Amino acid sequence: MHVIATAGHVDHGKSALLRALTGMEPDRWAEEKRRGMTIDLGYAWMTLASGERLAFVDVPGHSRFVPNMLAGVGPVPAVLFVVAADGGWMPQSAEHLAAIDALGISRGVLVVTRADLADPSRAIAQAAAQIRRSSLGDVRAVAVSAITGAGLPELIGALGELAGQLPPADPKAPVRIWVDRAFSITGSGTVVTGTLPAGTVRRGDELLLVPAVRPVKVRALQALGENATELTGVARAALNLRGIDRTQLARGMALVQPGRWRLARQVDVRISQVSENGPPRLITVHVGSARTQAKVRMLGGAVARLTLRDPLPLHVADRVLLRDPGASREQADPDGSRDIWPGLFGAVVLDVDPPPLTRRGAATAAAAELAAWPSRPAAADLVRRRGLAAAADLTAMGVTDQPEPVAAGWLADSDHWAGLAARLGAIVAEHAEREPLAPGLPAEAAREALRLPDRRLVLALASAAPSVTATAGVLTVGTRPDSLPPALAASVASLLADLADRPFDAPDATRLSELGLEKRDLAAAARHGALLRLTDQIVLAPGAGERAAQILAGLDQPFTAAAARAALGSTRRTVIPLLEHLDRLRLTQRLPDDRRKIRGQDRARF
Ligand SMILES: Nc1nc2c(ncn2[C@@H]2O[C@H](COP(=O)(O)OP(=O)(O)O)[C@@H](O)[C@H]2O)c(=O)[nH]1
Ligand SMILES: [Mg+2]
Repeated sequence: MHVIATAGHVDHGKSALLRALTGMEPDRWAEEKRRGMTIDLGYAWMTLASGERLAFVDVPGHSRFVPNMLAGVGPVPAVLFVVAADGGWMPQSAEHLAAIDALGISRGVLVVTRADLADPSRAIAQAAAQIRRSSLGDVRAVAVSAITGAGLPELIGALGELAGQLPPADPKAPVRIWVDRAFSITGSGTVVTGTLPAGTVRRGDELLLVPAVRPVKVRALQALGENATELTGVARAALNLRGIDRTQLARGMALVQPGRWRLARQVDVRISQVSENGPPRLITVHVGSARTQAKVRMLGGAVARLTLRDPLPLHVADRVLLRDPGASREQADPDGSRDIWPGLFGAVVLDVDPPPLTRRGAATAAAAELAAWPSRPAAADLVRRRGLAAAADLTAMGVTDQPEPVAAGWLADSDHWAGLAARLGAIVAEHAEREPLAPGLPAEAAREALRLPDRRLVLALASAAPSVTATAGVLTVGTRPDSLPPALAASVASLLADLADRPFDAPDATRLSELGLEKRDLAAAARHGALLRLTDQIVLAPGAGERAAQILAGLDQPFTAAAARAALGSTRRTVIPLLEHLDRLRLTQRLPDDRRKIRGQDRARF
């Protein structure tokens, strides 16, 4: 099944066209029949020769009933755009097209009706030129008469073609049915109808009615007047509900699949066309069949934060329509020389649970970040913004392409995660120093210190931090330096005293044996960071490499080993391994002619 909404100026023949196509009466209310005018949404359907069924939502064309029109078009993927041959392009043609464009609807057919009353070619040319500039683009145009039936076979062909072009909906998508009607039937109880754009609803399913967040049970299902045990989107659905009274239901509420949605109170959006003045501070938000008020805070560029008066079940990538309730129709531009209908804006939802903007400059930073996001934000975008996110929260935001979790149920941005791992290493090391007799830092204490929401994150972080080991809920640093034996420490101290005067002249073998320092003593001292060991027997004070590089940076570049030896007051025996050590540290670069130069960018390290 496909669902198509009508659009177009009042009295241009939308309802008559559906009557002629389907044999059904879309104007349901007595008042509509008496006044010959659609006020509320109407419904009709037909079956194509292919067996494909088309359901139509008929909308009112009068400017007074624009909210009803938006409730009809909001959840629908395609439109039947109606223009009368004898009327031509009119203000509500333009307003409806602006709404379609703002909602990003991309499929449709242009129908020029009342073709028995006037030559349709002018209206076709006029309308096609307007429609081409909208999200609908180039659409097929058909001239019909609902009275004589002329053009109807061609229109049915065009509808078949349109149905073939509509992308199939995902039967596993999370269910959200915007309620467009609610009534009670004696004997069956409460019934709601709405468009099911995607996903599957089965008899017996439990859904949540929002914004009340009240569970309801699907007692029975119907589509186009026929009973069904399950319905898969796209469909027009009538749901017989258990556990709720008709008086607790209204258009604009929604039935959603538990766990797959969150009720958003604040959303960050990108507005697709911002006029010179931008949107007003208070705006009407339309999404699906819902309508509410929102405070608008422009964050920068086209990015805005909306604070909704009533919470709405929204996903990222949802399209919403913003309407300035105060925009005067006199500003309207029926000739379409401007691109947008005054006071109508389309917006795409980027975040349904945005972090508060408390820091100075947070709004500007958020705008800069969100401006670069795609219209269908990916898990990586939302996780980067948060650093850390619960997988279930992202699912409820409508993000299913989730990367590998860092711990059960948790996703992390890799930079943020690496930063946390480093902080964990520091916290554990600091604790070990402060409390040398403690067995280590309890994981719970680390969780509190890092303000992490889940202990499992601490354990996952411990395995990401190379120096930290977690054993039985206690964290320790892997390499904990114990002090050198006192005799060795005394010898090393004497050695360092020698080096204080001539820091780049390594003590010779005689001096080393005098102090009783064997190769393995030197190795142990170097392991503890007490000495810098250039070769088995050549040692300097810790940090001698960096100090040497500082001095060598003052030489003419590149420099020879002899020049380095002179500048450092070193010896041939020491300077060669010292320079090789600097090469390894990438403080110097050795050139093919054996001269060296200090690496430019690395000087910043000093
Ligand atoms: N002659 C003629 N009249 C039509 C045609 N389509 C609609 N009408 C008439 O135009 C008027 C408005 O039609 P309606 O379907 O209510 O317009 P809507 O407001 O767009 O739904 C009604 O009086 C219809 O009978 C048509 O193709 N030919
Ligand atoms: Mg009508």
